[in-house]
Amino acid sequence: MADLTAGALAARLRTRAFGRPLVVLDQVGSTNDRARELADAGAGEGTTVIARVQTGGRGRHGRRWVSPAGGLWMSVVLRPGLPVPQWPLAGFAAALAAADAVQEVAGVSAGLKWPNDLVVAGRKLGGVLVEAAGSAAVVGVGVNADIDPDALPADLRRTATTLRALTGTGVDLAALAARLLEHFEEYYGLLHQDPAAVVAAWRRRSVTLGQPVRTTGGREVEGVAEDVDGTGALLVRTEAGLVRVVAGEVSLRPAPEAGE
Ligand code: BT5
Repeated sequence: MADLTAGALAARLRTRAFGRPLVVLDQVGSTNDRARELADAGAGEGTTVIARVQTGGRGRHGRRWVSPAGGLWMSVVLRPGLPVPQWPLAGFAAALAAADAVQEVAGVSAGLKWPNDLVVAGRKLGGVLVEAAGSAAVVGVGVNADIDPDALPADLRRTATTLRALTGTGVDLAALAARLLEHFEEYYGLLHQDPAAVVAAWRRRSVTLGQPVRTTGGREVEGVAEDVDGTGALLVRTEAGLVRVVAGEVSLRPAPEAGE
């Protein structure tokens, strides 16, 4: 089992640009903030920041992301050659890469909840945070990997899960990080050639499509998640017709089943 050191990761990494250079920190507020500082200073595409612990990990809408030791907390600087409305698809690419890496390294099959959550049996295993940083984008990925579920705060123990809880064994964090970066680079390359192929791959992993959903945190929309469009927006079939929902605006909750 390799510890998460820059050396262990570099020895496993087969990428062109992602993870190059690689900054591995013991502790940081948020890897997204550190990656943003590097992007502002001109860091190239693929520059990656990993921390063993985050003291101020962030989710979307300023929510907290709990980030104890044993998780994979990573951010990648991107300079997308895509129209800005398509940048959310970089989050799809990251979530797909995380799902592939988790499958290969831990044998765990995770579904994707729109927009970018990794879920197993309804519990959250990981998440993705896409932020614009001027002309760059920073994509943060968090995976609850080698974490004892008791290390999570009580309020998350019902809603979250970890690879250690699911497999009963440890997780090779360096291998997980390397596989994730490799797949992320592949999906990100595909995104520039054929964005519809990335959306199609996301659909195949989706646990959201076909489900009753309700949005919170912005515009309230309730209906059935019918599809995602070419920018990653969710299309919800409501009583008033098809409504397009953008990830930056809302969160998704399961809608009460009819009759409840
Ligand atoms: C996300 O936000 O799912 C995006 C998480 C991104 C984290 C990565 S780690 C590396 C990089 N650096 C950062 O600072 N962030 C990124 P969202 O969909 O808003 O989900 C946040 C919600 O998930 C919280 O309100 C909690 O309910 C729950 N949560 C917090 N920590 C969790 C954890 N470790 N595991 C599962 N659920 C968690």
